[in-house]
Amino acid sequence: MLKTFDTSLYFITDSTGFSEEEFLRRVEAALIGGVTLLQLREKDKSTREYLALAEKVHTLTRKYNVPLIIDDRIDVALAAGAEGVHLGQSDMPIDLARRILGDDIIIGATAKTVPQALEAYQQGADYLGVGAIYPTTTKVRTVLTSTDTLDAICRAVPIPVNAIGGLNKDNINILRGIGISGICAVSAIMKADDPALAAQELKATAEKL
Ligand code: TZP
Ligand code: MG
Repeated sequence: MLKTFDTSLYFITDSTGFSEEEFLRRVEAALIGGVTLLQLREKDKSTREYLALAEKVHTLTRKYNVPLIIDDRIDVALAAGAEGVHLGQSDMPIDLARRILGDDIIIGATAKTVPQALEAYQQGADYLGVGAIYPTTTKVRTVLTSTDTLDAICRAVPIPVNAIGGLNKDNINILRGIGISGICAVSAIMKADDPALAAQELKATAEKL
C-alpha cells in the first residue's frame, strides 16, 4: 500500500455536545466541503465506544477517499482498520508505535519545539501538528507556540508540518510565508452553522497562503 496523504485541510473532530446523528452529519458535511485528512479525537469514550464510533466515521471517510486518523490510541486505530494514528507527547512513543504498526500506517506527532520535532521525525513520524498558534476553545492541555517556532520546525524537518490551535479563515493570514503543509481545525468546522461551507471556505483561504 502506498502511504499518500494530503494535510492541507486537516479536520479534527470533537463530538462533545452533539448527538451521534448530528455528529456524523457534521463529519459528512466536512468531507463534502473538502477536508483532506480527518482525525477522530475522543477523550472520554470507553474503548468500545471509541471503536464503534471509529467504524462509523471510517465508513464516511472511505466514501470520500479521505484517510482516517485516530487520536491517541493505536489499538483503536488497528482494530478499526484506520489509515493512521496521532500521538502526543504523553502517548505511545513514536518509535514504539512505528514498530507495532509497521510502515504502512500514517503516524502523526504533536511537537511544540524544534527538539521535539526532530525527535518525532527521527523516530518515524509521517507528519507533525504544531501549536497552539492561537488560544483555543477546544478541550486540550496545550501552550501557545509562536509562529517563529513553527517556522523553525518547518525548516528543521522534511515531513509535512501543520499548524493547529484557534485557526479559522479570518486569522490564518499570520501563517503566510511559513512552510506549513496545511492547517488543522476543530471548532472552525465542527461548530460552524454550515460545516461544509466552513470547510470549503477554510480550504480556499488556506490555499492562498
Ligand atoms: N492541540 C493543540 S490546539 C488543539 C489541539 C488538539 C485544539 C484545536 O482546536 P481548535 O478548535 O481548532 O482551536
Ligand atoms: Mg494524545
